[in-house]
Amino acid sequence: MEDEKKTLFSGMQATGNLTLGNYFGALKNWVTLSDEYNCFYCVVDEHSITVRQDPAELRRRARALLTLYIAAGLDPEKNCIYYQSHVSAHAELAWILNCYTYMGELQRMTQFKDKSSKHADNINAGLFTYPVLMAADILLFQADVVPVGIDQMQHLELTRDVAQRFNGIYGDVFTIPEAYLGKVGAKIMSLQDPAKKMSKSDENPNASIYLMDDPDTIIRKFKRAVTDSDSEVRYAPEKPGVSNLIDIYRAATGKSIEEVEREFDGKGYGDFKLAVGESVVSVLKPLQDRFAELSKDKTYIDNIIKINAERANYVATKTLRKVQKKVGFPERIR
Ligand code: ATP
Ligand code: LTN
Repeated sequence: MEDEKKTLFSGMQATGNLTLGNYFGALKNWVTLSDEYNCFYCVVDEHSITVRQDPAELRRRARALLTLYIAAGLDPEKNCIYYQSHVSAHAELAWILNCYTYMGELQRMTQFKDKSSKHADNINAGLFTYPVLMAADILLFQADVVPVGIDQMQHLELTRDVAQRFNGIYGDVFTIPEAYLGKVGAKIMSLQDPAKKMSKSDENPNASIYLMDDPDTIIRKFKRAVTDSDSEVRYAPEKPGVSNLIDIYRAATGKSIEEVEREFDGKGYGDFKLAVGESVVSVLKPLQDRFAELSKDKTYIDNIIKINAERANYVATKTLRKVQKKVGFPERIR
């Protein structure tokens, strides 16, 4: 029964081109978990404008991202796939939660520190309160579980703290969410600098595999990936480049570390890198084909956008009304 399932919420920003990190760290787990939970998958376009966007480009990317969720294997009839900006309760709850979040908490967020140093000319208040909007996203749907990559753990902790604070004052209003981290791929590193996470905002295109890269580009980027001066395919802290490639290979094939080490015992990095590249191509090719096919069907996608926005609005408004009542806003007269 749908109603007996626990609830899952997650989202991605419609900024930049999605990378293999986004896929293995988030999207792939979303698909794995989608049967087990009652799921809401949001395109968080309101989060995107915390950095300056070109309007036409943002609209195009948001639609592409929503289509990609479906292409990756999320059934839009079973999972609620929608745009954040179509559900006004997100912004309304975020305002209320702003009043229950401390400046000191937000000042500690590493994503804020990173992004404000990258966009020093536009350190806006939205960038600062970004995690509060994220908390509102999750809490509106009373989510039990939130699958994200490791970089989002700090935001999830803040969400839990704010929810507990609110519940402490007003009673059990919000479900306290748990993060879900996949076993493999929760932090895919840059191919050019294994000390940094693979990021869609990296200025070096060779550092990331984009989900829409063609097979030749993928193979070429893996060939150029930074490794080390010996030639042993071994998972170890002193071999971060090779370990990252092993992680990618494991995530793409389901093999264990031991199996991978055995498979490439006595072989050089050349063979290994080629195999990693090919395994990634075989994961991404079907996704790309399905994306191209879905993108042609405007009516189908439009219909999903419309129906799911209504579903999301219904659920979100229920929580919002409860919260508004708790904090003391006047009742609506019907
Ligand atoms: P940016 O690098 O531009 O800040 P991003 O690549 O982190 O963006 P988001 O939209 O912020 O993209 O993240 C979407 C999801 O992908 C989040 O759950 C995040 O934790 C996950 N994710 C992002 N990068 C990685 C990575 N390198 N490894 C694993 N998961 C990742
Ligand atoms: N902050 C996240 C995106 C995001 C999100 C969410 C993830 C916004 N709202 C709610 C999970 C749940 C990011 O930058 N990856």
